[in-house]
Amino acid sequence: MHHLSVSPAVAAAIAARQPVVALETTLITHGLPQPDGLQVAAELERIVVAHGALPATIGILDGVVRVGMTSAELARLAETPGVAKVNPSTFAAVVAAGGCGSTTVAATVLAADQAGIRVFATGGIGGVHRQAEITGDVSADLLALARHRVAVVTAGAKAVLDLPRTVELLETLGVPVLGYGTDEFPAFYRRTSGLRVDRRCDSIAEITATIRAHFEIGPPTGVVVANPVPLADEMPQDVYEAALAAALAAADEAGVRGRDVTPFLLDRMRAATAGASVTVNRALLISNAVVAAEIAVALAAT
Ligand code: PSU
Ligand code: MN
Repeated sequence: MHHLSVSPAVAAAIAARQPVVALETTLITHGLPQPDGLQVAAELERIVVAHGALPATIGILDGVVRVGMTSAELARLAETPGVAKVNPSTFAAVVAAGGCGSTTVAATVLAADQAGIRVFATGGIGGVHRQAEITGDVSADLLALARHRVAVVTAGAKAVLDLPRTVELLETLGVPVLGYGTDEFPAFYRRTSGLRVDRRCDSIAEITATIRAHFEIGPPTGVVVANPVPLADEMPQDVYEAALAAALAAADEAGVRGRDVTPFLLDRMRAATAGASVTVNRALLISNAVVAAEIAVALAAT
């Protein structure tokens, strides 16, 4: 297993059943501009520590999947120009070539599961893209959720997606969707989408009990913990609608396809909101890291 390297601190915490939270690196390198990405990465780690858990940021350096990266390693990844965005289908290629890459939700969940980490925080999971009936573009994040027993804390799914079909597919795959303090599946930049969750949970204890029940008697899948962006940080509806329309039109015009779609749309949202979307993204990431740490602590306590 020399392709997977768990840092000594993370390995010790897992062995001692102490709370650990996995964090991904694609949002750092592809989802946010630099230096915001690197700053947010460090901030997320601090937040997890402040809430009693150990962060395990996951990425690939020199052909080794690192579970628990140092700040120097994170900086190296963020400063590698054109670093690969790695999903489960390209994992082996990057590792075998001795390359570097940042891991998507799908690839991070895969590595977390292999390392024995059960809680993971991201910003927003990928899902079924708009016009997927034409492009066939469905994020590998959904399949990874269907394959790995990891609880994923997310501010819903990115609003650039087809949210009804994303929720529908999660149901098909047997992945429960819990709403933290909400009845509605959140839409990343916004708290609501009009779509229902499988269970509303108003406390960490309720979330943890549901995750535990699922891991015990449910299918061998992950769990989505949908945590809406804090009210004070939500993007105003008019700003959101105009920016989303501009971003989708730009993607259409540029003919962007495949794994470039999500980074392109996030970047167009940034341009269309004069940077406000990055502030919202950062706020929801921090909120998700807090909730993930609290869940990890509660899961470890019993
Ligand atoms: N959350 C964010 N920003 C991001 C992502 C999540 O706040 O950039 C990344 C995740 O790594 C996720 C990816 O896996 O976007 C989805 O890409 P795709 O749609 O190509 O599967
Ligand atoms: Mn895709």
